[in-house]
Amino acid sequence: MAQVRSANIARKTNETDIKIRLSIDMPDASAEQTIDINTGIGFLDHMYHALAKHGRWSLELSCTGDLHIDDHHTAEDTAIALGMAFKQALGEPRGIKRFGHAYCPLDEALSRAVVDISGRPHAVVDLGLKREKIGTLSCEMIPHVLQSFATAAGITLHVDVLKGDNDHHRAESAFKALAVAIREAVSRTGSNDIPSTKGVL
Ligand SMILES: [Mn+2]
Repeated sequence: MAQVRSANIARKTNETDIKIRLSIDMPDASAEQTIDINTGIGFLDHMYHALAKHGRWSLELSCTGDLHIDDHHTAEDTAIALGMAFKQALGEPRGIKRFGHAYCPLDEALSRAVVDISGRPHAVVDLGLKREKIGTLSCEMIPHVLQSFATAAGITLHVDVLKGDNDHHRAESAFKALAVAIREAVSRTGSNDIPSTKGVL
């Protein structure tokens, strides 16, 4: 079995204090994932939980943030820290598929995510959410979270919600699709090749 790719991150500013332990591989097929997320924003925890669960990650993430102001810094900074952890865990992108894509439904909602472990941070996100908030998470922060994650991770994401009436379903299906797409993109090919015509990513 190849080494488990993992990272520990601590990121502290005047606005947030974040600790993350991430493994993007399980030690073996029967291993149980450890997922323990506490940002202080319930719906954001739910989205990170979906990302970890369907990405087959173990993820422990805690954040003490300035929620007396609003949800912005906590949502953005946890996404940055998670992107940093992902990039560090992945290391040099050698022997991975690089590209991944997935469609995930949640009842009437359907999302598509396409991922390129490109080294070029870029996120194109169209979730079409109509509500102001889901729980205590502002809907405007959900694409911001995905953009912040992509920037810190150095990856390209295209995430579109294609169908759906319920904003909770729309958002959750987007994170599930992203998880499955990332899982494919980081999966090992068995080669030791850097999957780029440039020879670097
Ligand atoms: Mn911001």
